[in-house]
Amino acid sequence: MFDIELVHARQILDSRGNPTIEVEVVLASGASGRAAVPSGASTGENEAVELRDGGEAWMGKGVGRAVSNVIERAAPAIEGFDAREQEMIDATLIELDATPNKSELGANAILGVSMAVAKAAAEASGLPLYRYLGGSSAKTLPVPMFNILNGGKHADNTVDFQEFMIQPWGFDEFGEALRAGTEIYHTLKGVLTKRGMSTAVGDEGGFAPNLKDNEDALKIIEEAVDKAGYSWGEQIFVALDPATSELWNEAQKDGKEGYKFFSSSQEIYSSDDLISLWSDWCDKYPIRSLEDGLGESDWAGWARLTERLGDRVQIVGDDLFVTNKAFVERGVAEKSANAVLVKLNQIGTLSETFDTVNYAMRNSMACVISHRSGETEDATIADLAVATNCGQIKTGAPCRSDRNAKYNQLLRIAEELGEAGVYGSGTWNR
Ligand code: 2PG
Ligand code: MG
Repeated sequence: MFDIELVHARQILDSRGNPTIEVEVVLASGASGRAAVPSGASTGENEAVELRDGGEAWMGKGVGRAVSNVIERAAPAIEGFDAREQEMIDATLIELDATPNKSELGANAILGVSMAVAKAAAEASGLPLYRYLGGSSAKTLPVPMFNILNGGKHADNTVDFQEFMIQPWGFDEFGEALRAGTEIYHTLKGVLTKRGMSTAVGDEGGFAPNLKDNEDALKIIEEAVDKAGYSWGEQIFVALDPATSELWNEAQKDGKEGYKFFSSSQEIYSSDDLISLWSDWCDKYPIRSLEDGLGESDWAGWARLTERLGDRVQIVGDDLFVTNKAFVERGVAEKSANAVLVKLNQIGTLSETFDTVNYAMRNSMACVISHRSGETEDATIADLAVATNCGQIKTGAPCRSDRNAKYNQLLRIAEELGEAGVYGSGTWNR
């Protein structure tokens, strides 16, 4: 009944209009699973490899090779396997690939199969995905990080930092938190319009206005929160992802060491300049989470940042850890951060993602399940967030169907869990 009978793949389009891979797995019972793989823009250098075709068609971004790798190589290797044997199936794909970064088959090809297998097994078991993956204890509805103001590589504006997010910790239910985030999002649109600013949106649905400086983003968001009738620092907190590896790379292009801001007169910031900036902002604004506050190779700086702010702010490693347990182990040993951003496609299989999350949580690191800037209607991460009970999800503004697919799935799960559901019991819900 659970035997894998067919594995098929095709190229589809993601939210940015770039090709990505979708995989379908059909079991002997007729149950099936379909999964689509997301794609990042501000990618960490140690991420597993996203295989693309190059050449002229699709601006070089076609995934024809990844599709053939699924059909011609992965499918024959796992057909006949029991779909519930997720670890064995993932291990088989990893072995078939035989590279440290999944560059042979492509992490996009492997992840598509890994997710579709789980979905098919869940369906055949008659269980929703979060229950199948998380077992009987899966019940935590995550606190969202709503990315309502975008900059950096996700937008064409003057804001250096990639994501200014709000986190509605001060609510009892997911639905209420979603309502608050959405009302603030719409109110922010009004605030920007009133100031004569653009309300065009970036890749993750957040607004991308040209601001006078980076801090202005926080002031404008505070105004929107107030105007929407929510309390800043009690119900609504701030989460930042300045994605500073990108600023580091910009400085490197000029042959310099440090972080280059486009909008600032001070040309290059050192790690300690940035740490002071974050510390100053944390004194002035209710910032509860700071992701990639330093670049991915600045390990010494991360330890200083965590020492300085780690007792009051969630210090999240995204590019630093790339959802890879080996990097998280280093982070635990060096006290580099106190939280891990979790992106399935950075590592490439469901099993390895669970290994990383379990290791992180056992070592008192919070986990935030995350989307990528290029997304699809696939909502696996919503189920994954509930399955892991990690308590937080980052999946963009409450705008654009690729983002709302995840929020809508969480609404369905919340309804299904009813009284058994818990909202926001993550590490940082104090
Ligand atoms: C990030 C992500 C998602 P990207 O930096 O956290 O918001 O962006 O997918 O472009 O890496
Ligand atoms: Mg990030």
